[in-house]
Amino acid sequence: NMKGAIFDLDGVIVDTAKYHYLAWAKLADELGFKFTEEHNERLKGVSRMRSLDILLEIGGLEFPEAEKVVMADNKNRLYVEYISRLDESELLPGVKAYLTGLRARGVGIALGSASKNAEFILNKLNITELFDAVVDGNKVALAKPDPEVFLIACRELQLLPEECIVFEDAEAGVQAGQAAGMKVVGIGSREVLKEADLVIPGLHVL
Ligand code: B16
Ligand code: MG
Repeated sequence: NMKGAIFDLDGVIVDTAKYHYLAWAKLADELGFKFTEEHNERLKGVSRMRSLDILLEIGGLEFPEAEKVVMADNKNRLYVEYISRLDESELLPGVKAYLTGLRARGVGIALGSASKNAEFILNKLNITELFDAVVDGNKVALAKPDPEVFLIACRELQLLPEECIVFEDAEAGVQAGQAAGMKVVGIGSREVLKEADLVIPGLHVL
């Protein structure tokens, strides 16, 4: 008897990872190394600055903080250009139907994402109204696997952790949900989401 459902954004609601990838790959290209889609897997669910650190580590490069901030800003500007063309057609299968069904049953719905572009993306996808609370990278200090993002979301829904279920596609997100005291549905494959309470390929199967 779930009273609240908390959804990650990238990989659960929409595949923004492909746009993050294009923008990061361009930065790597400018820096003189190849950043592959396989490398990109390591950035899923990870904050922007931490993603940059991983990318630079892959390239074997180091830069002072001030230069890293400029690089991250440039990457984000390009990323925002890509996602400004998002629309409802890019919602992952079953998202709209599942969220609408939950709302009809009176289940509270929250977003729990690391992205600072989350509100912009929800607006583009035309699903902002389906959420009772939106907790994103602008509202949290501690990145997943820290449970902060999901604890704030559950507080905003005025529920207890054990009344909420988290939907996550990244391992760090699964850990964050469980650390918050919530059951976690993994979206993806069991090989990656080893610790999830249940693993499904997408919300369309629910
Ligand atoms: P931004 P999620 C995460 O979204 C992405 O998976 C991750 O690749 C990205 O670096 C992070 O958001 C920050 O995004 O640069 O837009 O602030 O899966 O937590 O919804
Ligand atoms: Mg994700």
